[in-house]
Amino acid sequence: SKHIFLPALSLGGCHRSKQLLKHAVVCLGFLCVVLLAGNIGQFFFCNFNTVSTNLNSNSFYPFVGMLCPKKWTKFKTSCYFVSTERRNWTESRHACVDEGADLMIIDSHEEQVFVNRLLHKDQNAWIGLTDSVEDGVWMWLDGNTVTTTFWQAEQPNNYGGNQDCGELVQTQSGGEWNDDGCFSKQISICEK
Ligand SMILES: [Ca+2]
Ligand SMILES: [Ca+2]
Ligand SMILES: [Ca+2]
Repeated sequence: SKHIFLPALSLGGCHRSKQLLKHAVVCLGFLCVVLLAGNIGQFFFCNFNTVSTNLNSNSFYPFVGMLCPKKWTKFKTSCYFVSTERRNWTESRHACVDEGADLMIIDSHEEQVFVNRLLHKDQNAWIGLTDSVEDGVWMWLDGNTVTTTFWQAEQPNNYGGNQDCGELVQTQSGGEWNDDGCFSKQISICEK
């Protein structure tokens, strides 16, 4: 019986190792699928993050159906809020940041014309424009240099050597800019 038993045992061992190999192959295959899924997931996550970073810079509400919060007005991909409270430029900025926004950046004449309509006649409001880093070099809060400008005649004049913050002045023609003292308390326009 020993004679019959041994080959049977070795046959069983061979069968077991074949099964082990089969399991190993299945496991490897499964690992590959998991890794691939991980890679695909990472790809989408990274791309999504890039998109949301881009959105954060200036537009939180890019989709037509996306409504702005209460008291905010939508134009294209952004929401705007005109404060009623008067604050200096820095305080105004903080108030915007507290709402997940920042002082508005004017990217186009169209955008300015729209926001100009939110202001009362001759009203002036802080926007995200400053030359506090280097006098005379006007920058937007997102770090972009100012290319298209809508300065009032003879502005920016850095009056008294102390005007480093930009404001939008409501006009019938769609608004103009002036540089004013950053300490001046006035209303502001947030954008998100
Ligand atoms: Ca903008
Ligand atoms: Ca200045
Ligand atoms: Ca001025």
